[in-house]
Amino acid sequence: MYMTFRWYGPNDPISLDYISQIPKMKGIVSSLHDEATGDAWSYEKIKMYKENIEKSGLNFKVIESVPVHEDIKLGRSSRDKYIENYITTIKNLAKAGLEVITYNFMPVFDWTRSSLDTQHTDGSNSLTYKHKDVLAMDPTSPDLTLPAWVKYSKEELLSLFEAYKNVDSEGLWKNLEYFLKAIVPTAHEYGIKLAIHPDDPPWSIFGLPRIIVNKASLERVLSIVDVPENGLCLCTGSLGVDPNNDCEDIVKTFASRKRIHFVHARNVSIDGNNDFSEVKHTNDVGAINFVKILKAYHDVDFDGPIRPDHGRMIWGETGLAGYGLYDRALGAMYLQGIWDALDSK
Ligand code: DNO
Repeated sequence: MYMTFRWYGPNDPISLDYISQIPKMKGIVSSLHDEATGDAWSYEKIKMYKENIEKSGLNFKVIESVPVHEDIKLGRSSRDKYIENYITTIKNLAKAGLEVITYNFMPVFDWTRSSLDTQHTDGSNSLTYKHKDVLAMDPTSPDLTLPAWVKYSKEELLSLFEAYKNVDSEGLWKNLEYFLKAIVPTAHEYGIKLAIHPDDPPWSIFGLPRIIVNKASLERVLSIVDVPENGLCLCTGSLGVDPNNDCEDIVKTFASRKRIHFVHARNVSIDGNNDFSEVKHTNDVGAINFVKILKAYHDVDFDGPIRPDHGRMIWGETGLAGYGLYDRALGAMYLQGIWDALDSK
């Protein structure tokens, strides 16, 4: 395994230098954040971005994410144009030396929380999810704004909600199947690994379908096109909030088959009634035991990228919710320490 850190580009308040000072940090995970969803990324732009990152001494092999245009998820006739662009992007990323592309297939919203800064008694704060609060939210209401939702205007949101009335879970699966059958052959040919991120949280919200929610759905994604490049971004924090998901078993199953191309390491406490809170990475709290999870990776000689996922805000830090420096750096050290101990056995 090698350690990576997510960086949001030149506007990220955390500099590449700071990240490279974290012991044993090897790589950056990032994206061309100024590209409009659906556009093809040019080789020159990718190359420049990569060279700039690599000046810090860190490698840049993992893209998170190349977002999937809503027309693809909706199965609209315009999807073919966006799929063509996606294929061009895959080729250009491969040509520039990138190895892994992370993406998700969640309708409209990516990760969703009811609060981005729940205060804890020790003075830290973190992202939390209260199911009742989310049920009470109307994402199309002009009064509601949450940072993860800024992608669409209220008008666009209304029309997307209207369009998704015709797409149920099976419809979304069909559209994912169409997408993967179109893009995976290129990924296979160019040797670039696709890593689908599970839905976060792994259940339907706002009446929109969510399908990448458990072991069976991960199995189904892989079977759509059964080649090594069609793989997973295994996020324990997303899957682990559902007590029915046994993350250790999921890791054992897919890591041994070499289909996990990227690891997101986040710990969560399950608070009942579908509520959950994001917590420190250590195994004295939360539902995820990284000693056991990392052992499952170590047992099969996992050599791919891992990153500490969302951290709390500690020591008075402010910044991008979930993406501060301090707690993620502590997480990286904890994970690396476990790995080194496993290595030395
Ligand atoms: C949350 C992240 C996700 C992830 C996308 C992948 O912090 O794990 O936003 O990047 O779902 O496409």
